[in-house]
Amino acid sequence: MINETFVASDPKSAYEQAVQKYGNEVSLVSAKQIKYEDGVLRSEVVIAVPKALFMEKSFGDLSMDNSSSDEDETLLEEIGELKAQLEQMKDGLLELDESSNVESRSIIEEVKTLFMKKGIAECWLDEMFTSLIGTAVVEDASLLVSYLLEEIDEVLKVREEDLSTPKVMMLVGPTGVGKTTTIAKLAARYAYLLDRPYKVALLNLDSYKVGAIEQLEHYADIMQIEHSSVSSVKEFKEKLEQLIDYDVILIDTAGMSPYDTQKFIKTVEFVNSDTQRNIEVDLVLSATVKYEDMEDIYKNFSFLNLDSVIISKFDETKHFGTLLNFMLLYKLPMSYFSVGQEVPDDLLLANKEYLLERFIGDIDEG
Ligand SMILES: Nc1nc2c(ncn2[C@@H]2O[C@H](COP(=O)(O)OP(=O)(O)O)[C@@H](O)[C@H]2O)c(=O)[nH]1
Ligand SMILES: [Mg+2]
Repeated sequence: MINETFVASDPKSAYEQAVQKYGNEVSLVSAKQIKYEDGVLRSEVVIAVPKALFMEKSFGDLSMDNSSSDEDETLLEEIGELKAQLEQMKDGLLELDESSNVESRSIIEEVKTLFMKKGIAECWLDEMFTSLIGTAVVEDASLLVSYLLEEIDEVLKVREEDLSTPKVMMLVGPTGVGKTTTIAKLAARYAYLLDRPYKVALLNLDSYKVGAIEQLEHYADIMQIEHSSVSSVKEFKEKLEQLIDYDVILIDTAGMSPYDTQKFIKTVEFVNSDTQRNIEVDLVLSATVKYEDMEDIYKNFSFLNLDSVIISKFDETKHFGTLLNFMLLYKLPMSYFSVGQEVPDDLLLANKEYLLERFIGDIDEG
């Protein structure tokens, strides 16, 4: 007799498989329930069948040789064993697949939870994971983390500083984010800290915020830089014409709340006013930006056709995920980083490594 194992979800089904194959001649050897590595309980039923029947059902024509010599008997048994071994190996392979799937799913979950906790949006992560399923990357958590960091690095864009042609830069952003301070730093940089002194003028677009003009004026006086304030589009155009031989004109937009539609319309008019020079608009965004505010900020400022993002208050947080998320979603290039209150020292050219290193530091803390 030859033993053969049938596997099914329950013993009855396994036995029925055996009967279907061999008819009622099978005799039951054993039946047991086993929890497989994928966590599923399965029934293994072992039956014994006459060797001739086994040969006929398993090997068809081979059984034509109905010899019953000892040699043949041994051969048959060997074949039966081999077949059983093959079946077992096949099961083993399936189990391996199943369990590695389970494992990679749990690695994905673990890494996803970590990145989401750090502020990266679920939709972006899911998009990444879909393309990775079935690859070796998802079988190792640290490999997966490195992959995601590389993807973030790829998406981040830096806009190089370029003063080869005259420029007009307007800084926009929520109140208190650091626009005036950054303008003072940029003014000092362009006027005094580069390969050659550039001719810089400061322009204030609004005076709604009490003290706003004074603050900019104060910096302008210290640095001995041209400064003026305008409140109408007409005045603005005239001013830009007067400043035509300046290398850089920095425009401050104090007091502009993203929720103040009137002021926004006016600002757009300023930007689109028929000037000889193209006005570059840079959004100042705090590194401490809250996830809930991010979308509003983008909605409220993006119709100014943003050229770049200046990130301020780098020194005030250790968590950069929300900020990175903003960059991943809106894909704006970064131009400068403001890393403290000191004018002009606390200003850096935007630099992906600087941002990623901090994010990695945050990830490493778990
Ligand atoms: N810690 C820190 N404070 C900053 C930074 N940039 C600006 N500030 C401070 O933030 C406050 C508001 O800055 P301000 O330039 O007036 O913002 P504005 O309303 O956008 O013009 C001031 O107290 C600045 O000193 C920065 O990078 N780090
Ligand atoms: Mg200001």
